[in-house]
Amino acid sequence: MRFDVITLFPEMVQHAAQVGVTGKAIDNGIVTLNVWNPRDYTHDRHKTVDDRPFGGGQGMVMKYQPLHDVVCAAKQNDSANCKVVYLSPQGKPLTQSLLSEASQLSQLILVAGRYEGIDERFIQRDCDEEWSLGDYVISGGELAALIVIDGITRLLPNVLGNAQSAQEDSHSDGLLDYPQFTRPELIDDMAVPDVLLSGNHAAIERWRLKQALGRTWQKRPDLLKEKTLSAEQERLLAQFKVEVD
Ligand code: 9WO
Repeated sequence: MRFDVITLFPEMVQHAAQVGVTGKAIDNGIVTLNVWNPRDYTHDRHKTVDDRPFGGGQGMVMKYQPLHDVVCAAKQNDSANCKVVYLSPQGKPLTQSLLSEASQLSQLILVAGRYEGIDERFIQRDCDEEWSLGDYVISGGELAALIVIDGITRLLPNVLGNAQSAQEDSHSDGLLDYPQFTRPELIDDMAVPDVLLSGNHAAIERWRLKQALGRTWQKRPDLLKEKTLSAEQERLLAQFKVEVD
């Protein structure tokens, strides 16, 4: 899969993507990352990428022309299966299923804005979608683009060591993760639950599912409303509720 990021801070994206899972996927050639600076697509002496907003108000807005030209350049080696996405708080909320769909693309062009935003006509004409990480504002789209790249890359075949890990993660089944423990068995008065030391794999799996259901019920009841539970899951959740009482 190919990622292209359009940003006034290409080194920020390039550098951060070298770390960890995304870095390894780039080294292994599973993913290619190109960064593009709209400043390289300006034609004036000062390499102007922003201008004052029509209607007045604080700050600056990114100009249409450099963004349009840089997106055209990123698309040039064009793959049919490509999307252009602008990252902003006005976008569609990002979910695991949106990431999973996007992992089927051959190219994803991510546009990271800065300042107070970008000319609306670029969003209308050049972007296919607008995605949001959540209802908060950060100083630019770069960190959002990196999150999208990370979230998609770990879903690609041969990226995670254990082929199952990405599928077993929190949210892949619409539930929060069960609690994890490692050595030592006892920290002050805090013991690891007995069942995890029992070696009874069926019992461990039931306990983990019960914890995942229970924690989702406690912390994110909105997620449970999206799901239909099996009879077994209903039974485990009922058991969890009795145990917390
Ligand atoms: C800045 C600002 C300053 C004064 C008055 C209004 C203002 N709006 C903004 C603003 O929203 N700036 C954005 C910064 C412009 C586009 C890129 N930026 C951005 C993207 N901030 N937060 C995101 C983002 C992206 C994805 N998911 C969550 C947040």
